[in-house]
Amino acid sequence: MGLVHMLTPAGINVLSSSVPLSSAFLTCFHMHSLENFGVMMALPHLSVSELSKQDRIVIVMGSTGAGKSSYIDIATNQRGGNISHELESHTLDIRPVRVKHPTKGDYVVFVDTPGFDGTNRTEAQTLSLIAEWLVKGHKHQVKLAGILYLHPISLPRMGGSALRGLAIFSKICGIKAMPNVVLVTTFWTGADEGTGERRESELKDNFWKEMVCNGCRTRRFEGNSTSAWNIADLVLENPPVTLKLVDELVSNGKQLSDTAAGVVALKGALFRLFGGWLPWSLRKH
Ligand SMILES: Nc1nc2c(ncn2[C@@H]2O[C@H](COP(=O)(O)OP(=O)(O)OP(=O)(O)O)[C@@H](O)[C@H]2O)c(=O)[nH]1
Ligand SMILES: [Mg+2]
Repeated sequence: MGLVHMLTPAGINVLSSSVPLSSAFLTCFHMHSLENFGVMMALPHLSVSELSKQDRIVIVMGSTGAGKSSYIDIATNQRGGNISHELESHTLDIRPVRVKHPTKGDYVVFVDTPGFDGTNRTEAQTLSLIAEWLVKGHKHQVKLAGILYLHPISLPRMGGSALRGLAIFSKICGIKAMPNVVLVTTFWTGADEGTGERRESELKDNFWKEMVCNGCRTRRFEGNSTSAWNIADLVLENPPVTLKLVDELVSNGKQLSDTAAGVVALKGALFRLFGGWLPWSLRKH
């Protein structure tokens, strides 16, 4: 009756806490039948306490609708169960799912996150949610392999929310973690190649320049499993990393509002409140 772990042929680890063995077997049988028709059940979202020291964690961040859940669903063969086609933000909480690495066989946990520019949450609220999860994970000694930051190449402008999201993200990571970061462009399917390439160059030469100079990589997500794993492997090959935000909160005992990421999120909130009247001293840094 206790915790039941099952491994499907696709290497998906299914955890069920209260399923009697017989029904777990039936579920497994049912899953195999569905898999034969090319349908994979949605994976359970794990709590921090369900993560183990063997898991290597890949966090997926980016603005709302950037394709974070799509990337994870493709990497984990979930067939779109976590994706939304609505205009409203979809992923509202932190959602870790565990899979077996397709070639190396060890366990990888992809962590889906809400975008900072979500429909119904402020940047500060989203940052607080992510910070809480990161600190819990750090205390539970999980190994963070790295973070992927998704950016839709279809976006024609780097507007205020896109810029702030990127700034908060870079402050969460800090310079030391940059080798464990990949900036990933999405929405290449159906995109005009020339326009996409121009935007990609502009991102690298301007908005992403500092992060790239500090060692982060950039890749295109081509919308298939091989591409998803090639990107994840870039960070999985590196030693695990501790993020600047976690250092600030745990080692330096800072309040979230005093951390580098917290300052950017608060500045965004003040800017929206006071608009162009934000005092000059606050605009400068
Ligand atoms: N054309 C195209 N559509 C995509 C791509 N990635 C995602 N989409 C579509 O964009 C929409 C949003 O995708 P999601 O994966 O739910 O985006 P998300 O980043 O998880 O969004 P939130 O959960 O709201 O933060 C869905 O309709 C997807 O089918 C892509 O690479 N190309
Ligand atoms: Mg999502």
